Amino acid sequence: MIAPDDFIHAVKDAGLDLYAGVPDSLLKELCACLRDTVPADRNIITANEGNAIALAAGYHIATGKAGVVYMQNSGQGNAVNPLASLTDPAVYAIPMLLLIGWRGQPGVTDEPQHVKQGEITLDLLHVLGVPYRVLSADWHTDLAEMLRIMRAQNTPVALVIPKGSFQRYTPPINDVENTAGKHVPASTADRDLPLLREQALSLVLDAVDPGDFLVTTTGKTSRELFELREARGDGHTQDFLTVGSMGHTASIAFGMALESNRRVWCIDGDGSFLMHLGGLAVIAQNMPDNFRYVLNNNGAHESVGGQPTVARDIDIAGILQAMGFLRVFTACNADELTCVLHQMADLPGSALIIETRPGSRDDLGRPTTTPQENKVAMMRAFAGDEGTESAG
Ligand SMILES: Cc1ncc(C[n+]2csc(CCOP(=O)(O)OP(=O)(O)O)c2C)c(N)n1
Repeated sequence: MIAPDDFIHAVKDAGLDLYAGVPDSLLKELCACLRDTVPADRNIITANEGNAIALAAGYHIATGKAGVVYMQNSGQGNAVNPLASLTDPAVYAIPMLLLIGWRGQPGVTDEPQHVKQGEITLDLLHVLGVPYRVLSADWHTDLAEMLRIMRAQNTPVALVIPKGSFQRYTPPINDVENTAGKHVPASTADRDLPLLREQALSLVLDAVDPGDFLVTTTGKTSRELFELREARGDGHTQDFLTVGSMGHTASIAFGMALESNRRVWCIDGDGSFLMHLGGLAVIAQNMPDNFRYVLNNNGAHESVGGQPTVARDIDIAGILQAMGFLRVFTACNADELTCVLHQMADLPGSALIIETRPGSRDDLGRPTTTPQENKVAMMRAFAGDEGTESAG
């Protein structure tokens, strides 16, 4: 296993010192080390992976240097367009080093949403013409070889990183607060927030009508919803768990709401909200009366290691209002949340931001039903929905 700081030093010694990307659970030790060892303006956590490629392109144009872009392989999809039409040697020929966490690697058991992407990870790089190596025990050689090709061919190159490649990173003692940057997860302000995401979700379940549909975002939100439903003996027919396709939860809920008489509550996360923000503007301008938007803002990519987002630093309520949401509420504690949810039930065009503290249970499980079982059960619930009165 590789010590994250050794890797970062080796990359720095090779002349690369600007990082951009979206965090990944397989890269969380590297991300934690970057947080502590690289100044905040040298490690930009972008809204999506395509943005990171473009940022590294701009950096190269300004400096002549190559940037480092990190992502989970799920993010390859977001990166395809700028890799094919911006950085490719047939277009602007922009060198950069991609670090790609390999979820769903063939032969390694993983969740259903990672299986297909894991199978096609290397093929996708091949089709894109991005030279790559799978990071091995001889990682110094892998790195050196990729950087040689990057420089010789003026092209993006990739290191594909299998599960368990990096050792656990231990932050320096007494380094309670990261002084390198301003986006610090679990800051003093965060610690004062009474609710965790799972508690907020439980209160949402208390407040919504049993016939309402819920569409939950990628990561632990969907896992927690599944477990809460199990504990309550509710069944799962009202819930769509967006296990993959981060950032698209609101659009899935929108598509359902267009065709349903029941309320459809989108339960989003701040990282997901930021990833494809434009989608919400279109939703807000075409919003059916039964669509409700709930954003769990913990200021972090909590599901993959708690790396910060910019969501604590921006006026999300103002953004939602400017997009066209008619009423935007904020709730920070259980009483506020319950009160607002009851109001929202009868308020078309309403949205809610729940300010929560980052964190989750260590023993959190995963859905025991398959995505297709989830889909079929929900489609049956939709079919049974025909002819009911509008709730919106
Ligand atoms: C396109 C894509 N990029 C990255 C990931 C890895 N990933 C899964 S969940 C997650 C964090 C989501 O953050 P947020 O929406 O704020 O929810 P939280 O985990 O904080 O509840 C990330 C980065 C992914 N699944 N898909």
